[in-house]
Amino acid sequence: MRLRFLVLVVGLCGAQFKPNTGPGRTSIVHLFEWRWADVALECERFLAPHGFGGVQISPPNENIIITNPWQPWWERYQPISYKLCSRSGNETEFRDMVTRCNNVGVRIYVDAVMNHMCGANAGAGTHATCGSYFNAETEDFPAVSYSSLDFNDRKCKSPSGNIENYQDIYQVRNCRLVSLLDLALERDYVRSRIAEYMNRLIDIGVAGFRIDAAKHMWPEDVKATLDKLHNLNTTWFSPGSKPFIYQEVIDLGGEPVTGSQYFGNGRVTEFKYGAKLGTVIRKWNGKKMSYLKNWGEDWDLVPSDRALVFVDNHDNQRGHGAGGASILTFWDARLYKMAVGFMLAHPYGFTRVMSSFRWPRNFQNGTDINDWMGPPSHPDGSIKNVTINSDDTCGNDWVCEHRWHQIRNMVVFRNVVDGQPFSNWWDNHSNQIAFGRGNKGFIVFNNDDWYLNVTLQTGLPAGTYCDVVSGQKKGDSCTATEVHVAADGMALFLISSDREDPFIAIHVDAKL
Ligand SMILES: *[C@@H]1O[C@H](CO)[C@@H](O)[C@H](O)[C@H]1NC(C)=O
Ligand SMILES: *[C@@H]1O[C@H](CO)[C@@H](O)[C@H](O)[C@H]1NC(C)=O
Ligand SMILES: *[C@@H]1O[C@H](CO)[C@@H](O)[C@H](O)[C@H]1NC(C)=O
Ligand SMILES: *[C@@H]1O[C@H](CO)[C@@H](O)[C@H](O)[C@H]1NC(C)=O
Ligand SMILES: *[C@@H]1O[C@H](CO)[C@@H](O)[C@H](O)[C@H]1NC(C)=O
Ligand SMILES: CC(=O)N[C@H]1CO[C@H](CO)[C@@H](O)[C@@H]1O
Repeated sequence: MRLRFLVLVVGLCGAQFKPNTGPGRTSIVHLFEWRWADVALECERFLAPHGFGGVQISPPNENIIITNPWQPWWERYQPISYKLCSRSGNETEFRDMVTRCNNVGVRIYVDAVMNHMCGANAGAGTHATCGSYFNAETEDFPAVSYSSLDFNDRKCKSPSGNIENYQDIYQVRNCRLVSLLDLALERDYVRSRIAEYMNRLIDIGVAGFRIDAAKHMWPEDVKATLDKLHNLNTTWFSPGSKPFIYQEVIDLGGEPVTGSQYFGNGRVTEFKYGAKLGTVIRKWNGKKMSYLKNWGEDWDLVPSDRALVFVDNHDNQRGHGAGGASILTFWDARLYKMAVGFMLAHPYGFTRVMSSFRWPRNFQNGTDINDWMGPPSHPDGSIKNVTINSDDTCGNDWVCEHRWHQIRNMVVFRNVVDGQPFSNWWDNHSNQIAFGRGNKGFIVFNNDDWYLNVTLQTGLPAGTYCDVVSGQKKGDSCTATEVHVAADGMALFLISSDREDPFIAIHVDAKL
């Protein structure tokens, strides 16, 4: 009886956990601050042919324009209205992007900012990306429209009106996050305005949403808003498909707000993942890669089918948000590639790859004073195009981690091994580890300071395979290390510790 009830419940609301990616596509990429025109091109020229499932885009709605400091990336997390114009493009360009990406089987996921509007000290005026008037002092946002009735001020009990104490669940959810005007999501009026915005995006063809600052909203208020959402557009999705939902809940433990409180709405962003994996791969506090044998729920992570996972995100790669110094980023490229490789090979969670822009880091007393800097832009504030170099890397200070061949090829690895069990684990009680995914793929890491020379059971059919980390299969040949798997599945692996990328990955689609 109890079991039947459970099955029924899962059947009713299970869809929000499903990413709605096309068949055989198992990862998405966050193209942070990209223009819609460039996202559309990237779907067609790169993401579709390389097996990416979708793109998380920066918030598409109207936001405040901040001039001190000059157009920081975080201004996009300060809504003024739900009109579709932002630094990334206007509504025409947005529709064009969604259509073109969907037409090549790549989905669009919108970063939805529904907890708040702009900062309380933003003044009044039309300094917003669509030029809409607003008055932060009187809490008027006529372009939505919201008035002071629609904000939480009366409910917040902290002296300053801001969140002061993260141990107080009422403050975390009823007060202002860093002075951002906190919407009263208990009001049906507010829920309806937000749902209208999200439904407009769904009708255009988006596949789901990252819910920004979900931790700062009551889960039942988020649920009541999501309950108003349409099913996905049947031009691209099967009838009855619900938007994929993943909620930004920063839960590193030790606070009353937890990720599991939000499972009723969809997945949650698992911030412990990158924080703990970074600590292991950096070998901090005596941590070793051999400890990763039971990686997953045993590490106090949320259940795999409730997790959206990533090595770094746009916040914690610059010291904002959660995770601290252990977070690996493109600035530590060698270790970063190992971490992303591990994430994409391991069955836990739904995976998101980060794609960043470079900024002039400047550490003063341990703090990066340039952590606010927005995307590469022209003097008039317009975002620079993503240019593509002849070697497939990006120009104009776009880092394009997702195009690094090691990461690109591991995205394919994950697609190839999808559904296969975690198998054939090996470790040397130190930082040399290996594991397979059934009979489809196998990966070996050497994060020790000495040579790896070992014969391992791969679980793969006999044959010669091309390592997709040091190169790849091109036609009938391999541009890099070859691995010979014997009839019994055994193969010899040699990885010197000073190799640029001290790991090897092989899969059945890279068999010669
Ligand atoms: C940038 O992209 C736009 C299309 O969005 C194009 O019209 C323009 O020519 C490009 N600019 C440069 C410098 O490539
Ligand atoms: C949207 O932006 C494009 C490119 O800048 C421009 O050509 C077009 O006129 C804009 N459309 C609207 C409705 O503003
Ligand atoms: C779904 O998308 C198609 C193609 O853009 C569009 O014509 C149609 O109106 C959309 N459906 C809804 C319900 O908006
Ligand atoms: C760094 O710390 C020193 C000593 O505490 C202080 O004098 C200086 O102003 C600080 N610099 C910055 C940029 O915060
Ligand atoms: C690997 O180890 C075997 C013995 O176990 C040895 O014969 C061989 O020379 C080693 N290979 C390398 C490249 O060190
Ligand atoms: C503790 C340790 O280092 N164990 C082994 C790690 O792996 C190499 C072979 O790759 C062995 O030689 C070490 O003894």
